[in-house]
Amino acid sequence: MTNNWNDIKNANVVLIMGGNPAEAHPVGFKWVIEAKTRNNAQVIVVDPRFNRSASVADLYAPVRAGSDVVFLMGVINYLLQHNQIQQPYVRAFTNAALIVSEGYGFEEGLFSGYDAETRQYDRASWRYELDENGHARRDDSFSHPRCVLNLLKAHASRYTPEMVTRLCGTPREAFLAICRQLATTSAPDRTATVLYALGWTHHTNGSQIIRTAAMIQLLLGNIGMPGGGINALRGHSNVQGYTDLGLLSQSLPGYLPLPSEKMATLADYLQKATPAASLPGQVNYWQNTDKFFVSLMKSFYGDAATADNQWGYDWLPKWDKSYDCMAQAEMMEQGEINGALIQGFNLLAAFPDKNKACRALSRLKYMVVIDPLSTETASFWQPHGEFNDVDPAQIATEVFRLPSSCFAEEDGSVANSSRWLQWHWAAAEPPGEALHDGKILGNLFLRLRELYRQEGGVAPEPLMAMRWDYSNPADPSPEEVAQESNGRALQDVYDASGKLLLKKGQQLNSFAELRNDGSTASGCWIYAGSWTPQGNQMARRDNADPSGLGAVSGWAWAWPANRRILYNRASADEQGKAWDPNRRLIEWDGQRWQGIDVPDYPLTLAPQQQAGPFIMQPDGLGHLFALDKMADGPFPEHYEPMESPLKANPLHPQQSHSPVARLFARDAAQLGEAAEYPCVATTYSITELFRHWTKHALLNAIAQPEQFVEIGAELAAEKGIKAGDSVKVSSHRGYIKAKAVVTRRLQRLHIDGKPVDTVGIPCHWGFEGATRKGFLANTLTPSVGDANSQTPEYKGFLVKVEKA
Ligand SMILES: Nc1nc2c(c(=O)[nH]1)N[C@H]1C(S)=C(S)[C@@H](COP(=O)(O)OP(=O)(O)OC[C@H]3O[C@@H](n4cnc5c(=O)[nH]c(N)nc54)[C@H](O)[C@@H]3O)O[C@H]1N2
Ligand SMILES: Nc1nc2c(c(=O)[nH]1)N[C@H]1C(S)=C(S)[C@@H](COP(=O)(O)OP(=O)(O)OC[C@H]3O[C@@H](n4cnc5c(=O)[nH]c(N)nc54)[C@H](O)[C@@H]3O)O[C@H]1N2
Ligand SMILES: [Mo]
Repeated sequence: MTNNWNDIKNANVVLIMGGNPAEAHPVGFKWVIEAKTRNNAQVIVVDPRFNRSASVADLYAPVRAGSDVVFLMGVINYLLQHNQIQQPYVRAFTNAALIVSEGYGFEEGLFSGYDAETRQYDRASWRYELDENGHARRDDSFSHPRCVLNLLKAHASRYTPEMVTRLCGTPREAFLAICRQLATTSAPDRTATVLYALGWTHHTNGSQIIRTAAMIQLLLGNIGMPGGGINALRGHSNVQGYTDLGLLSQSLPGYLPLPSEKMATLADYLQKATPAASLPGQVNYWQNTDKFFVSLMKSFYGDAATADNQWGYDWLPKWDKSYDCMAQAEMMEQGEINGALIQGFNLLAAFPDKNKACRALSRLKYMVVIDPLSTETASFWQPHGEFNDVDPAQIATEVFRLPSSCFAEEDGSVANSSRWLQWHWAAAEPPGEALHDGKILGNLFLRLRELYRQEGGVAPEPLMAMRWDYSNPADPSPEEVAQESNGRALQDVYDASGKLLLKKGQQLNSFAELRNDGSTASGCWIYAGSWTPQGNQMARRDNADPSGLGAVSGWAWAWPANRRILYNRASADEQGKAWDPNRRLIEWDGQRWQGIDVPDYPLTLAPQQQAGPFIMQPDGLGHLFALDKMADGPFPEHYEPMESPLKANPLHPQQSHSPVARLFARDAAQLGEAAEYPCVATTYSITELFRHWTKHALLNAIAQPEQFVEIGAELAAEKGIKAGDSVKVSSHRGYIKAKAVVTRRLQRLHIDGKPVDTVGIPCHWGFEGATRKGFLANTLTPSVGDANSQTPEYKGFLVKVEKA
């Protein structure tokens, strides 16, 4: 989230699209209701289903699963055609006026630089035209044909209201009504918030869907504003922490990139990872990358990391490719992975194409499952009739189960969607033989290191050099780990004037104190400030809100720097005055930036200096043109889901699907055709169950005892299916059987002249737990994914439905 849950109450318009917070975030959803009651906010839901959020919305419009870029680019086209953008904001704070290099182009569904052989873009032409100083050229009159705004106008012009209706199935009037509502927030004193989650991320163009929404917010001047922003409603209580701490295969903590194998030295890495300012006078905060990185290495390797050994650079793994979930399943299936350590993850239930996941696990030599519950993953080798049709005699994988505690049985911090780190306290001791995760990992680490000591082995250094100075090395405490994430001074640290800033051993106050000379350590630079010399900031529980704008700065702690709204410099105009006098977040008082939030800008940098508000970008600007940051294009483009009900994408029939989507050859062979599988299926969750684990709790199991699927009334009538009938839903990869819920909440849509039905498949049941045994919904889904995030296309694939 750029903003936070409480801030939703400040919105005038709430767009809920690709998420269903009334169902999946029922507690946070109260802020949507606050916006309605306090501000008379208009709540808009755009979803294939008339869902629980829609039931309290002012406007609802259906959309075909997988067509959201068309809808959102249609909104951009509307805003540009009607000149309903916040002009001064767009001119000063976005890259609308910058000139794009001549080499950039877009034709027949492909951007310049495409290589059909590698299925990748060479992104060299997706850049600005530079002047003699290496700075981007700009044209504030917007008359240059290749300024970003004009290129965007041309690109978006194909997304007419007619195209939206044709591809999304959204009625024209509903679409235009939504455009008009959003357009009202181009006024400086009105804002819209965007709430999204998996309905956007689970697509082969998911990252671009989210980008399109962010671009709308930039055009409307809604980023950085109270009641604005682009807000991901994160899933598991700590999935925000997961990305913050760099658990993705090409990341390090604090959104630093993991070096690739092409970066042989630390200097190579730092050169690639540290951007140069592309406009004069910019803050370009990533220029501090070396301080974050060296402090991270000191946190990993302690005294063993020195300037002479590049702070242990050689001990870090270097990536050759992404090891996302689809790549892992593929590699396991090919026999390229021997063992898997699976902690707090029900892979068999969660991965796309369950049968492939099962084949993949069957090729492992061993698997370690660390989980409080008995998961389908741990028992993937057991036959459960149709639900898990395997022959254990054919599976040699050795499975070790290590029972762990669950999050409610330990102290620690949880990072929520608002970027808040909230400390929590154990409610109970883990039962039986279950151990805290930290204790399991601590013991594993010590024993592995001992084995290396005794027997040697390949590349022992990363393990041997690891700093492990916890008071009980076999059981690092949550407090110690949290303090380590914040970081501390390893020597006395002085400021530029020679004044003592930190004494050796002292906790850091903020990431501004980090050094590149080995005198500081921090396990996650964005968490610096969470455990300061004043103590554990995450444990704070003061909910005072003096401004009434929800800036509860005494409640827990938000990264970065306890800032509640990111890019809040953009809430004030070029002179530093709030765009909206009723929503003053921070302002320039002639000397410094001040206000109710922690300024996202150097405190004494005067507005006259004209450094842009987006300080993490080398040009300081919000990017309508993404330069080379996205794998699939600097502007969003609609591509059909890999399984599409259409013969071809009418925008460019030669290039129907994303040319760079994550796709392995064997998975491509598993894709079905509309002739056999005419319905669009989408998967989602329900309030009564959480993913695949609360089905172990009896009360939840009673509330939703078995798999059901939602089917529109027209389709049901055609197939002779009545409510409560058993139905079989099949894709090219397999089938599930379920109870039918026949509903008018799922409408038949008319897409490119043909009727298309949507089948709704909640995914929570399986063959473990207290619910009735059932199929895993992912038996149906294709193993294909987004080119940027590699997130699977769980929402928008083809099935057929018949009476079982
Ligand atoms: N009770 C409960 N709460 C949960 C969870 C749970 O399992 N149970 N799961 C948690 C997790 S891990 C996550 S990530 C979040 C997920 O939170 P959400 O993303 O809100 O949950 P979903 O139900 O997956 O999907 C949201 C909506 O997207 C719609 N949708 C499907 N396809 C499309 C599409 O192509 N376009 C658009 N516009 N909409 C589409 C669905 O109909 C659904 O209404 O919820 C978290 N909260
Ligand atoms: N078709 C389809 N597939 C999907 C989705 C979808 O919408 N549609 N959603 C996707 C999304 S958003 C997500 S997040 C994934 C979810 O995939 P998973 O993360 O596999 O889902 P969960 O069932 O929540 O599994 C979490 C496991 O963690 C265990 N656990 C709980 N607390 C602790 C703890 O403290 N320590 C340890 N070690 N374990 C603990 C639980 O017992 C549970 O087994 O599924 C993805 N798959
Ligand atoms: Mo999730």
